[in-house]
Amino acid sequence: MPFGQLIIGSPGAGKTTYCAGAQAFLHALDRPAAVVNLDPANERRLLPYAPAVDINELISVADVMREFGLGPNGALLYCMEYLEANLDWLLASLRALGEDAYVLFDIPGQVELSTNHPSLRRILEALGKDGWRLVAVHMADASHITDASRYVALLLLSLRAMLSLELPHINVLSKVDLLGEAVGKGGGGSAEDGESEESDGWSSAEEEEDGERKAGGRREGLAFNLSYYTRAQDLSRLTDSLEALAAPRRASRFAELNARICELVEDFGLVGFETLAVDDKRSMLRLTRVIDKAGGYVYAPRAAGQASAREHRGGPSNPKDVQLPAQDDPELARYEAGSLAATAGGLLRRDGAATAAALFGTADGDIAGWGEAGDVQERWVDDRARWDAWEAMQAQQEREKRLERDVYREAGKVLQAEKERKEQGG
Ligand SMILES: Nc1nc2c(ncn2[C@@H]2O[C@H](COP(=O)(O)OP(=O)(O)OP(=O)(O)O)[C@@H](O)[C@H]2O)c(=O)[nH]1
Ligand SMILES: [Mg+2]
Repeated sequence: MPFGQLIIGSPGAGKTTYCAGAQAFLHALDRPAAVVNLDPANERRLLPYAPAVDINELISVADVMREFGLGPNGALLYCMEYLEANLDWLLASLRALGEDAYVLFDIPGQVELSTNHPSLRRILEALGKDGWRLVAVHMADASHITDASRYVALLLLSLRAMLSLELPHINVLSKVDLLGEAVGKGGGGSAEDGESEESDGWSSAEEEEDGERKAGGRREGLAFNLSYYTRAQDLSRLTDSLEALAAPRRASRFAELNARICELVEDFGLVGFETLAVDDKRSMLRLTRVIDKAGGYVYAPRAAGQASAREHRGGPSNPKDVQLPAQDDPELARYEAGSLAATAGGLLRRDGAATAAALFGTADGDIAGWGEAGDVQERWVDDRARWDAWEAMQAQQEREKRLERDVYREAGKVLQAEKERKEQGG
């Protein structure tokens, strides 16, 4: 049974980067993963992954623009309609990936594709009929939460996409590693500026009971803790920020509109967010786990007779024998910042499905206490500089240890060779 993730979201939200990162990450966990490029505006030579299927082989935005004199957005919509009209090509290309394929679909950034335009929906229906089990992963730049009105707009967009696509759906605040910078630039915190620490939203007893973490009592930073934005509940607390943002003449009507949107979003009770920093293994592991659960991948039966890469290599097939990737795992080490493209291109594509062991490696176990919004806020917003310094120190120590080990090993070889030489001589 083929499974996949449909990576949607606004332009520049990080979809393509995530596809490359997720493929490298899943391979490092010994799971199958192919990327299918359905964005006809993506130039193949610039892609950070090697696509298993590429819409550019069928049609590209550049060709349509040239041929019909359309602008980039019109050309893109034409391409999606053309893809819909040529579904057989897509289905045949996907079937060739095998019954146990796991695919990351890189989707164009035009949000109307996932909210209004019918082509993507109809393509998804056809994939569903062909046996594909998909999860929609909606990427949104985390900087949206630094401004209350952008956050409300994001809530509405997320809800709209969820209702339109009708797939298991995970909303993701991407690039959380940049959130500290976005906040530092003055994007956030403005609503609380000038208020006393006692009177602002951080320090209420209610939040203490909620188990929410405080941002160290700091006035600068996000207006609310990150967990407030990821849960997307109790949205009426945004009202003050929204009123403060509107021009005085329109303040009440603007606030009213936003209040209604917030009510609507809360009534549906569907919207919530995960967070993602694509170069952070723990972040990727947590998101993978959430997506696996949403799509039921962990329960998927394997096609008879197909063995995974791990089994071919004689690795463990029992979930209990599987360890989460260690810090010094050479495959995961290649997945460090800056090496995504190299990793995606360098790893071989593997045939066959993930073993139960590889699956449970992501489905269960502790991610070193990591993953709740509080941890993410501490790592990337409140204490980023100290965490960066600590991680750099850890990496340095690790390098030194490795070097020491290498030196000892080489010295051992020299001594051994010397000994053998003497023995032969004697
Ligand atoms: N710091 C940081 N940068 C990221 C992350 N994810 C993506 N980026 C950067 O964000 C920019 C846009 O990323 P893309 O992956 O091209 O975004 P996209 O959603 O595919 O964009 P379109 O295809 O144009 O809609 C690139 O410069 C990426 O390097 C992340 O987790 N952290
Ligand atoms: Mg892209």
